[in-house]
Amino acid sequence: MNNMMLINGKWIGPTGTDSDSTVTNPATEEEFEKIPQADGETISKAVEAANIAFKKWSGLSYTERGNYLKKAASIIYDRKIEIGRLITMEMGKPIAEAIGEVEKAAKILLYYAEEGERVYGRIIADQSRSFQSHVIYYPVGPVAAIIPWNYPIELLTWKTGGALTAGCTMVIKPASITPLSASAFCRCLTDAGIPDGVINLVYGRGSVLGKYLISDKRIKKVAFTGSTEVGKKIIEQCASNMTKYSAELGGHCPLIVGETADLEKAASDATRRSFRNMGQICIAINRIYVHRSIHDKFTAKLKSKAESLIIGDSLKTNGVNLGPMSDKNGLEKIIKQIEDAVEKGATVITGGNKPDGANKGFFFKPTILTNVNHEMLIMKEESFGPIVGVMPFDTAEEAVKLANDTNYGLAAYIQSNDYYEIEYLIENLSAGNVAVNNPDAGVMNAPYGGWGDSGNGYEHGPEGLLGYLKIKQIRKKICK
Ligand code: TAP
Repeated sequence: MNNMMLINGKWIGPTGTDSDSTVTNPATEEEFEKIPQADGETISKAVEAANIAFKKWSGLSYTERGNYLKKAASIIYDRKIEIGRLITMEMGKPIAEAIGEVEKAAKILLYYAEEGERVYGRIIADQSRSFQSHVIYYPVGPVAAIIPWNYPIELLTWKTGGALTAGCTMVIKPASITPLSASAFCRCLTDAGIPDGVINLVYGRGSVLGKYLISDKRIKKVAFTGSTEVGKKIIEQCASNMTKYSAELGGHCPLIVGETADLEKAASDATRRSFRNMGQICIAINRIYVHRSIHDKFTAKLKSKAESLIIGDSLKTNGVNLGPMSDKNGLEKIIKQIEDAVEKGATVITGGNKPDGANKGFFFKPTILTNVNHEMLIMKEESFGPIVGVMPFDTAEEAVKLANDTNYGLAAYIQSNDYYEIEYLIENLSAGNVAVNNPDAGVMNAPYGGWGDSGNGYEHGPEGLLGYLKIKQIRKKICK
């Protein structure tokens, strides 16, 4: 029942033909579900459904739309274990974190259900007293939402919350690794009574069907989260129809640990943000720059914390901190980065291989490398895996130079208790999000977006809703 696409309120299961695709459990490498694959005609039907439903949905008030979202949030919350289990089976994160992700999804919908009522227009005074400009917001139209697999429900919900609240309808394309949790999520929305066609769900390889979806003139916005490489292709495709887009892309995030930092906390926070979800987080810490005077102490603490993390299949073992990586390609990429670094002189101080006895599954130990430099892939290419390089610095200026030596600009982290150093770093780090003395760069009610190759546009907060709206400015003569 969770392996179905949704088009205009109708659920479509696998066809039993060769075009069906399979879903694999990364902890066991077993294929456990078949899903159908959309072709160009199916995409067109989904877009048509969204286009027809747009008129009615956008005609509702924010409160009416918000009520649907509130009901859906309550259903999602009730089904958090079922959906969480699907996430774990599809992409491997520990079940407790998967359930936490679903709970957060419910909260995001509740947040946007309320935020809709705070979309205010503006009245702007003119140079002449006889005129005024009124600014009014309108929903952009049907949205194509293209989602990655690392936070399959949370990242889908950012788009769903913003788009549906704004009055847009949607065609959702989840990652091929995580179709089932997306289907279970959409079922919560349909069970909440969302009218037919308001959300549609299609499956299939993005590289094949993406072009049908993005180039369709009826699609008025493409909301994409994924790699920078694919994001740039999508932006190019949007240009031909001048389709609006938001692109939340890759990262290669630095942490700077200053001389005055609380080392215990800095090491705990770095462990969380380097290895959580097996490092498969756009805002994962990939590079750590530590003041030379504390480099060895900090590194020893980080090593001990990384080694205390329990790796395993959380559906079989309790207390697991890290599951497998989500796919084989990702695992191969980090092994290549480690080999490259070691060849160029790096030292693996912990990890660097699979846990003992893990013959099946894409498991890998959290890995820390020292003696690294910016010639190595690990210090310049997104890892999206549980590996981190640690490098000393002598001055804050040098730390900034190293941290900014990348085309990415998603998040940067600071651990310090020197007020002026913190202010200097905040001012000079080139990133859309900066976290000071904490490991969580994103928060629900504040805008979240990347600089440079990390993206264009915002999610979270009011900005995550405004991105689904367009402006009409009306210049009125108000007196003779
Ligand atoms: P991608 O390979 O870019 O895939 C993301 C989505 O795009 C998937 O649904 C994929 O479908 C689809 N896709 C692939 N090629 C496409 C094409 N030519 N046209 C249209 N759609 C296409 O990324 P991923 O491996 O799933 O996710 C990891 C990346 O996402 C990392 O770089 C990470 O940093 C980034 N990310 C960024 C953020 C934010 S908020 N900035 C958050 C999470 C992840 P298939 O699955 O069918 O290939």
